[in-house]
Amino acid sequence: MNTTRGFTGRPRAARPGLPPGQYDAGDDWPVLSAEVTPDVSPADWTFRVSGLVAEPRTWDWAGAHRLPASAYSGDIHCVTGWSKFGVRFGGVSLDTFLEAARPLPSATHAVAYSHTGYTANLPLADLTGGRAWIVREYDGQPLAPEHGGPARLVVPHLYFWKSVKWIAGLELLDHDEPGFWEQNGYHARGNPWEEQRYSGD
Ligand SMILES: Nc1nc2c(c(=O)[nH]1)N[C@H]1C(S)=C(S)[C@@H](COP(=O)(O)O)O[C@H]1N2
Ligand SMILES: [Mo]
Repeated sequence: MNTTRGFTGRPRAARPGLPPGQYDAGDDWPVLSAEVTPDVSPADWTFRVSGLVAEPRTWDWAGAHRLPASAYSGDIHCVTGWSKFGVRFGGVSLDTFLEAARPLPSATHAVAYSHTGYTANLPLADLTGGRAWIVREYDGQPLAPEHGGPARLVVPHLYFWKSVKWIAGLELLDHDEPGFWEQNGYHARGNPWEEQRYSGD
């Protein structure tokens, strides 16, 4: 007889909404940074959209606050395995910034870059259609510096390494150009529902 306590012989039902291979981090929100948390004050913060756009634009903190506010409520998924359910981020939809800068028809990808130099590449299609935000609030409070405050990118339908903290800008390109983790073996797109963790997945 198998006396292993608690062993029922079948896998525990995964929580609905949990992508394959992920676990629910509960109330924890781990900090994952390749760099030391920089001291970027709102007064120093700028966000630029450049590259293959009709009108390169730079917004400062006040300028970004003049844009219509938009929120994300939902889940986030880190490639190291944790997922966090029901987070609330407040900021501005990336569509609003892109509509102002007007991507050229040749623009297919973007490199998102941080005030620290960290980068991540994304297909432009993953940054439009109400699926990406520049956020400055978490749970109604200013975003903490270790989580990318004063403002970060959030692209919740992709693994969270794409959500660049201390976001400084987007450069639009006509090709895919690997970012920091993508140059180190991670997947170009990073869709958690297809477990696109590493290049070749
Ligand atoms: N600038 C910058 N952005 C970053 C990272 C980083 O190291 N530097 N790490 C990425 C990774 S791997 C994850 S999982 C999330 C972590 O965000 P958090 O520390 O707020 O949980 O930020 C992403 N954005
Ligand atoms: Mo991550």
